[in-house]
Amino acid sequence: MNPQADWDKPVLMSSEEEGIRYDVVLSNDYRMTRFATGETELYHLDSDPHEFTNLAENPEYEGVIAKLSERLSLRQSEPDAEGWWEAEDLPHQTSSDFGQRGNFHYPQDYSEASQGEAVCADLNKGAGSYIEFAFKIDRPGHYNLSISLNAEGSCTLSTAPVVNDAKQADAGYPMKKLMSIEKTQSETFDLVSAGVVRFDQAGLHLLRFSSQVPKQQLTIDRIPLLHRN
Ligand SMILES: [Ca+2]
Repeated sequence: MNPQADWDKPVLMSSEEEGIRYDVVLSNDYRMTRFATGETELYHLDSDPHEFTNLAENPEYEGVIAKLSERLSLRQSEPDAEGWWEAEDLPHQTSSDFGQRGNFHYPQDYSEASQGEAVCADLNKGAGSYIEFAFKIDRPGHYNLSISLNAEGSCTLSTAPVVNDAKQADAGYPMKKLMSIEKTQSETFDLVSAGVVRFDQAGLHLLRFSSQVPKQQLTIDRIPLLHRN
């Protein structure tokens, strides 16, 4: 009799470290960690108990990752038929959790928001304090990008493909600047256009809003990202 037979089902643990949410899925053979930004780590427990070799980039393990991913609570959401993503459905994080540098975020109900909900980010340290969202694009190309948001102060919008690199969470990590967003005028949400943006590759990307003022609340309702045919 296999003593581990009743432990066949992978287990899920969720946690947060320095403001970054992550899931750990543990099966008999593997430990997989998925961060809210999309980074994945996969280790084979028997042959690599000290977890030196991250197998997540190895195409041979795509099947294992797909299987373990069924257990994740951090699901990658999909846009609606017209290419609109709800901010509250996208994985997101602030540059550091509350208590360390003062930046934090939370979902909030708004009757004026799409689906009645938006993501509030209280950014408290000026440039370098940010909230970012991870989204997946299916094909490279040119996209029309807009954001429905409320900004109390100016911020910078930038993007980068998600890479398996912890440094990507740093404020100094190189990203492509898309636009400056000024303080919005409306009491609720303004639709701000970043124009046409080119994404060179398919896959997960970050959209980062960095505050340019020492303190502001940024509220993001949804993000339309429409492929130009
Ligand atoms: Ca919304």
